[in-house]
Amino acid sequence: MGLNIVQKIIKSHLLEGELKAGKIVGIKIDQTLTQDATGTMTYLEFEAMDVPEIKTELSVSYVDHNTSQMGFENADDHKYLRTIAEKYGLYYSRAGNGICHQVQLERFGLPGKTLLGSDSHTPTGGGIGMLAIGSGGLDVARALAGLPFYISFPKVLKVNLSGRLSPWVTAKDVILYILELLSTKGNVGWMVEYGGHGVRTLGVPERSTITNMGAELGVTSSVFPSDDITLSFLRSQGREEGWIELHAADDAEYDRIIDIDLSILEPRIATPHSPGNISLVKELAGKKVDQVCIGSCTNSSYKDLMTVAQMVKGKRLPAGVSFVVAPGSKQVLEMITESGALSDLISFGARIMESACGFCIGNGQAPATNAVSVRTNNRNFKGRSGTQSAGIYLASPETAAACAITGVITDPRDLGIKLSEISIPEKFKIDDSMIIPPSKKKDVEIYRGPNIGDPPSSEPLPDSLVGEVTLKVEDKITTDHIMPAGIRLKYRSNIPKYSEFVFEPVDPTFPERCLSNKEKANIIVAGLSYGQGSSREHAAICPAYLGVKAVIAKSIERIHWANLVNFGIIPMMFVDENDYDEIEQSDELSMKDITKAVKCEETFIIRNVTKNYDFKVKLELSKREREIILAGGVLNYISNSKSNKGG
Ligand code: MIC
Ligand code: SF4
Repeated sequence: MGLNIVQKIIKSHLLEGELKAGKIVGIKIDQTLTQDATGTMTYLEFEAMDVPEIKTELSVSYVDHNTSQMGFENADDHKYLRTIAEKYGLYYSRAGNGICHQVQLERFGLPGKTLLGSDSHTPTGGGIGMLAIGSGGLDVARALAGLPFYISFPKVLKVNLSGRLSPWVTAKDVILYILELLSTKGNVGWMVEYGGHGVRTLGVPERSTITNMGAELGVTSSVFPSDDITLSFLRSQGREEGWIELHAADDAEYDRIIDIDLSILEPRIATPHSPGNISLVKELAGKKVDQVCIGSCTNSSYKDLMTVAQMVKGKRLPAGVSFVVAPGSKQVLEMITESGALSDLISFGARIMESACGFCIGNGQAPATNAVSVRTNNRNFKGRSGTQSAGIYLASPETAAACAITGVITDPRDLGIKLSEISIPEKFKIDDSMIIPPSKKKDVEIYRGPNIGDPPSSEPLPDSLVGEVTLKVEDKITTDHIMPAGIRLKYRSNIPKYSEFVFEPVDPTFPERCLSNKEKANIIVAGLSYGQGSSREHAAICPAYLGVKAVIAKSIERIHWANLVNFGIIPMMFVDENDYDEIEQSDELSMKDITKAVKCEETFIIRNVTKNYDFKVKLELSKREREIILAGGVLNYISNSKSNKGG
């Protein structure tokens, strides 16, 4: 039997383990990326590992999230990141150069390579045929140190594309349709591979829109083949020498196959407050819109913005609508400027934002109270926009532009606009002057502003734990609920300060309650898919700082699971989901001999002391994860292994 693309890439990077579903494999990471909001902690952790220089083929530190600079914190963090890049041999993409995933695609990504990024949308690189995976910062720090990245060998879903998209139906509608089919939960442990004749009708930016939002499915990665379309994309970026052809073997096998005929798809839209709530745009047509935002790593490519500009050209923005455009990169911005499209957007009434994440992470452009905002990004979690009462709808740039033109939700097919084909230039404008290449200097002094603190230290797991359910939450709690971004983002490098905001949107008294709970460990009880969304490891570091020792949930998402383990919090799952209903906030739980169980047991019995009954949880941990938890987290685990080797 031949291999599929996922298996081919894993096989060629295999350092440990076997290619068998569910088994843990350790793979070599070729490239890494970080962004500033997760990057400072990543490099603080890397520094704590005491490795003189990075061991990857190529690593890039981007500044794109925290660019608002309200106060000194962001600028200090950027300076820290620049000096780190200089000292350890990374590329440094300065603020203004663009969103990490867009720039990585344009300037660095290569088919057949592995990329690990401290951002959940790292799989954007799958559009170019890389195996690109998002993780917490600590895992990126380990990859920088040349250590393997561990995943369970994935089950692979093939999405077989046939036909061609109809006019006004886009790659965004493809992934929204897949989200409708598969939802945002229950896909942990899977990777998605695209194939079939329909692949040939999609360019690299379209493919990347699809792999980008694979993150919302909760799959580990999504990947397209590398073909002559990939080659011409790389050629247009002056990087064709890095191209390789990559296809699944004809007899490759998959764990599941779904067929999608592109020609029957229609424009879709995700409604508040989950990217998995999908409707047809036509079903919502006529609903008043207050704001339209175009941008983010999902949909801010040259083609996206040229299309929008063509649609709005010569028209005027209706009163009552705010129209925000954030081009994905400096390259995109320069090219739409030179083509005249930027001035069409401005004449229409666009507010042009920096090439950065901006509105997507709630960094500005918070909508009005109860507003309807149609956006081209990938997440519409409640409150993420900065306005709790706003309803965020996710759609293609074409649908979003149609809404901006009319002021109501509009299916772009109904506008009667005749779009002329956007010709993709043979050569894109290449100017890497905003990327500082690795330096050879050794005596660089790292800049540390007052906002930068060390990663918190932790203790090994005690033999037994007495804990309290400090918080009980529902299904689909995202890392945005646990650790809000937006106006709190600037505290990412300051754990004691950022910890004041853990669970702020859910229960702002949580941090105080945790800290006053001196006698007992804090325990979080949750429903399905706990920790969806962002890779931010702060959603584990800050709770750990507040004394959280375990999360007991119906299920936990992959990246968050790894982050919990990395910071010494035990991820546990109910054996019987009815026990979730029984347990209440403030219950006292006794975990006798927990260390013994974490060492080798698959299940563990917890006593609910308050209610006087026992219940069983699963400890689905690999050997390595068990050792990390026992040590109290990865940093302790690494220093223990070093001193064991030394002595
Ligand atoms: C996001 O889209 O939620 C973010 C902000 O890019 C995060 C990373 C972060 O929280 O810094 C992600 O996707 O991992
Ligand atoms: Fe930035 Fe939004 Fe993309 Fe996250 S999803 S990397 S915040 S643009």
